[in-house]
Amino acid sequence: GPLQPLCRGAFILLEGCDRAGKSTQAAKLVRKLKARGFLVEHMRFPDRTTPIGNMIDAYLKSTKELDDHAVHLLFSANRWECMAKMKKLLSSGTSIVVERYAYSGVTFSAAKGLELAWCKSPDIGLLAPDVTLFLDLPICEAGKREGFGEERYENEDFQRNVRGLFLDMKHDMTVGDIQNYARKTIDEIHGELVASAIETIKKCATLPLKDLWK
Ligand code: ADP
Ligand code: 2DT
Repeated sequence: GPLQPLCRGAFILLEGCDRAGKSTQAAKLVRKLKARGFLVEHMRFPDRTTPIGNMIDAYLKSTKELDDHAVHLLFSANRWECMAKMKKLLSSGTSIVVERYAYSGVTFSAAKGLELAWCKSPDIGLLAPDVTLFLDLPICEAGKREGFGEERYENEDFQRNVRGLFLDMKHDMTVGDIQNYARKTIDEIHGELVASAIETIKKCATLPLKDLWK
């Protein structure tokens, strides 16, 4: 008979401000999907393990100063250097659950005052997520969670700016109904994310990979 089309994996992105619950939910989601028999890998940006990622890490820890434009391009380059690996995983049928991506890239740099269109341009043509699950949490609620660390950007005024820019970009993300996700309990949110992830994996199994912002 005819050959079965090869099923690709899905690119599932978790975005949101600091302490919205991305790491918690990504870990639980990956565990659950694996238990249900799906092939899945967990990734996060910035990927601090590469030479570019080492520079970003030093910048975030404030042991290194960099021009705002230069570090923006490093964050983008850090995604580009992962494209081959991500495409290989997806086309071999493994889904990826990714924490932060180009939306964090654009919002954090635009919150410093860089022009939005300029911020988007180096990320044009990256692999596009199949779904972006935006964990939204008012900054005053985030402030009640475990304290900010020592890293750059970890202050409430800056985060408030970033959240506003995320909300402005929502129309551009492939999201479902994300209202108040991050105000629910960890298990309630987990249940919704699992349902969205499985629906996405099924929906895009035979669809081609897409390019971001093209
Ligand atoms: P992020 O990766 O987005 O910065 P984390 O997953 O590290 O966020 O969560 C930040 C803190 O908030 C952690 O202490 C975590 O246990 C807690 N947390 C995560 N989700 C919820 C939730 N839905 N309700 C209450 N606390 C939460
Ligand atoms: P965490 O590792 O705690 O998520 O912090 N950032 C991230 C940018 O400014 N640009 C980007 O492109 C990305 C992916 C968000 C990483 C910090 O780096 C910011 C918080």
